[in-house]
Amino acid sequence: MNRRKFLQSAALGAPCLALETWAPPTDITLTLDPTRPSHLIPTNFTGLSYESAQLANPAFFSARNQQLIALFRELSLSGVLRIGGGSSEFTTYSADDPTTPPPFELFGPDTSHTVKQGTITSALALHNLRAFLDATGWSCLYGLNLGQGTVANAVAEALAAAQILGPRLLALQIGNEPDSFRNRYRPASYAPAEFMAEWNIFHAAIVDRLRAAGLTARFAGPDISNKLTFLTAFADEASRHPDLVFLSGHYYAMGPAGNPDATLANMLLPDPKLTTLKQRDIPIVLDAARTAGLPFRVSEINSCWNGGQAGASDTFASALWCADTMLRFAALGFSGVNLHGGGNGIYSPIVGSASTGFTRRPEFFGIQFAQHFAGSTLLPTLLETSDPRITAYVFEHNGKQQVALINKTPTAWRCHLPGIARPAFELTAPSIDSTSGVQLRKALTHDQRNTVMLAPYSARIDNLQPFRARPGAKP
Ligand code: BDP
Repeated sequence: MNRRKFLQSAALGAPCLALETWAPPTDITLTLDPTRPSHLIPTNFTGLSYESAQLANPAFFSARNQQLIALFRELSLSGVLRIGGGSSEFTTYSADDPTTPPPFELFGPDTSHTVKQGTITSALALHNLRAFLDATGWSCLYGLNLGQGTVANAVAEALAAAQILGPRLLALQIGNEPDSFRNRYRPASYAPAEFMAEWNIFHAAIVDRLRAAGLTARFAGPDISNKLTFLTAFADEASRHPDLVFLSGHYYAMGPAGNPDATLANMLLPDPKLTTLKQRDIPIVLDAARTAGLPFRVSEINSCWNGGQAGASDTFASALWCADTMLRFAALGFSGVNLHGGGNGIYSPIVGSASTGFTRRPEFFGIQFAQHFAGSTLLPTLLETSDPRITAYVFEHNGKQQVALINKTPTAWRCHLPGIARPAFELTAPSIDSTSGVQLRKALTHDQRNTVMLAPYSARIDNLQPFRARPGAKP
């Protein structure tokens, strides 16, 4: 039995084994590792991602949607709203105000191009989006239709986005997952060189039109699904485009939904794509960022593509997965993540609508856990444990340290820390498969020790007072 399979069967035959498998806690030790680089986590690290088709209802992202504004602000006061996804290849821009009611109140996530008939993004939707962004303090990563749109329409939309969103426009992206255009919007032979040629035509036309209007815009890309040759080709050309501000790509831990491997237990295991050097995904991404001299942002991410796996993507497990994955990507030096969702999606961090009310899903609290460290410096650590489902991260902010411990196992661990810990927050739920009742709450205990207990299926944040050498002690 391989390690992944072993851990999987050890972790969960049924999801609620916490009590049945109770055993005395095992010791683990965390130390700081000054040999590896530290990373400053940008203040706009946290983001959400919504489908472009959602803009067909101009009332959704608007100043009137107070409940959604409040939920965005609970997540971050300076986050990034990415607009794009599969539906962005089915949208057309129109400067005219809509003359008919919106086709739907709510849209997303897009699982199988459910908007084949296409939707209209109006100037009104962009004006309302600007008011929404102003009210939340967020900026926007805005996707244009490359797959099925025209250069002229993309130019019109980019100009409107630049004019209307103004300083709230973080960057424009041209195309969603161009590496998946094959056999869809392009022939099976569609290769990175062809994509780059098209991207350059769209980009040049947009830049010219904006310049004529006395405007500039920043760009990001290539917003790929998973074919890294497209990322490398894009990075190789980056030096030609000083208006590029970051590279982007998507990440789904599992999928598609319905696949027998898309399970809660697998979601809690480290993803071989991220950890197996043989697959080289991460080194290729880091090489591309180095070549381009730009940061890399995970512009669309979630636990399981095709809308999310019920019983996994909508449970407390997704909160632990999300908190850990966000911090793992921060530790790699990535500049941000955008959790995809919207609508009533299974993996969506926020579901609902203005008419029915909005709900925070478990993943929402995982985002909050990781967001706690935006603006902090992540210090490299070493954690001595034989179980890769336990992770630890140490942060420094204004001279103060905090430690985040995440336990995706059904057992308790006794963790020895490189300092005295004062409990701050805990991420808990009734059980690992709970779809409600998840809390990120102030810690209930206040003891100060250098050893903390990490409860089964939980995460915690402690203030850390680093040990100082005693005066006169031998170096
Ligand atoms: C991605 C698309 C997004 C979908 C997601 C999914 O960009 O629009 O919602 O897959 O399948 O590839 O869940």
